[in-house]
Amino acid sequence: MSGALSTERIVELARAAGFDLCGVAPAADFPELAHLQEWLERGHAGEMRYLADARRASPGLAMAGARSVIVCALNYNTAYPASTEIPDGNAETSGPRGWISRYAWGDDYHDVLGGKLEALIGNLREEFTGPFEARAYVDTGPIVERVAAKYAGLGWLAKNTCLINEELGSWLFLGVIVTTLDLAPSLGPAESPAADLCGNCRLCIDACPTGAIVEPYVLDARRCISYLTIELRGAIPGELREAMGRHVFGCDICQDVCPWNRRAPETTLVNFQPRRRREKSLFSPELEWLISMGEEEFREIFRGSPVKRTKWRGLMRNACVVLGNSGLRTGETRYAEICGRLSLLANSEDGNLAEHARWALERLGFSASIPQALPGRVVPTDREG
Ligand code: B12
Ligand code: SF4
Ligand code: SF4
Repeated sequence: MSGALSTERIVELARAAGFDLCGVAPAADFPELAHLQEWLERGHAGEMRYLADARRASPGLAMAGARSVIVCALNYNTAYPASTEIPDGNAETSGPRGWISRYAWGDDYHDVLGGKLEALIGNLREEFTGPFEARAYVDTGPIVERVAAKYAGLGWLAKNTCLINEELGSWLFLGVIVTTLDLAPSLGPAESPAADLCGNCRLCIDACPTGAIVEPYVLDARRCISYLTIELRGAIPGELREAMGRHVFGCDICQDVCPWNRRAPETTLVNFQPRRRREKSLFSPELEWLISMGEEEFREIFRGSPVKRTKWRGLMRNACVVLGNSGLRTGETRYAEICGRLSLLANSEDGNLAEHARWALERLGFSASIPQALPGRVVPTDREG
């Protein structure tokens, strides 16, 4: 053990760096990781090939000489309603709205947590002067962070596959420091990780619109809206488009319905508050605004935001699907403008995007011949009024 640096002191330093929770796990073979291979073989990872990296089978493989994993968690639950609580749109004024997942309203958590973890490593180096290696990861390393978090005593792995903490719920980002320091684990030899408090509940499984939680504790990512809207690069499978509902980026449903999030504390961190631009907001954003965004505007709004991962074409593709699901009908507010915008995308040189736009136009009952695209111009249609 590293005598000069106690686990209690590390937790104190993590709190000083701004984290809500911190614990230490040994860099050991956690039993849950035995399921990983089967999960991959079932094809549940879809196109996320990096998940097959053999080093993910044990945190000890993430770094030569790794002995401990310091796991930190940061609450991102801002004081805004759940996706399951607010109506689908405000057709009276601004037309249909979409949903961006809570985790993506503000700054990119990789940067926010990454900065705090580096600060923590800096403090560890000040207090422990002996030689040691330490690497910070926020999704970026070959570590299954939730499993490490469980064995660091931060919570249980729930049926929706999220890590839930009894006091804080599941609106938590995780970050880890893998280190050669041989630290005392937060859970003593006689202690078990937090008990699984899901009990007989299956609200998340029943609420998932795409049936992605294929059995309790097992997620088929290929069906998860989060995967479809963020990770998948090509076409969104036709049979899942309708079930995507109004999700333009990520999905919160299996956490919004979870009883353990009912009393989840709210963060006041400015980093995670919904970004605004003029009178527009990323909280329940207007779809017409999103669909009208040029690539330059996209870059400006989503600089340093998790949304940039899906790129402009991904967001447009998703917005097309959601507009196709919006139920907007000829004569309703914004129908003509929105169909005009979709018509421009239907003429895009990007065949995939064009196909999604045509799908949406068809669902909206817009049968006029699709005019030639003119950048920046809203194409008039004959269907308004
Ligand atoms: C890939 C990935 C995704 C994928 C796949 C999700 C998944 N469940 O694996 C997609 C894109 C779908 C996704 C979605 C989301 N993600 Co994500 N994601 C990751 C990432 C990068 C890797 C996760 C991983 O390794 N998955 C592999 C599979 C095998 O892991 P698993 O599902 O936990 O599988 C275990 C169980 O299935 C179990 N198992 C298998 N069979 C069986 C059978 C039985 C009987 C039992 C008991 C168990 C069991 O064993 C498996 C291995 O341990 C992590 C960061 C990291 N490096 O860990 C973030 C991470 C998990 N994601 C995170 C978040 C916030 C999200 C979203 C909420 C984002 C959003 N709002 O859209 C959603 C939540 C969806 C959900 N219900 O999980 C957070 C989770 C925080 C938390 N409190 O849990 C993480 C930790 C990122 C971070 N650094 O904060 N994500
Ligand atoms: S994030 Fe949405 S689609 Fe994915 S498992 Fe949860 S409820 Fe289902
Ligand atoms: S909704 Fe119920 S089953 Fe799902 S994670 Fe929450 S407590 Fe567990």
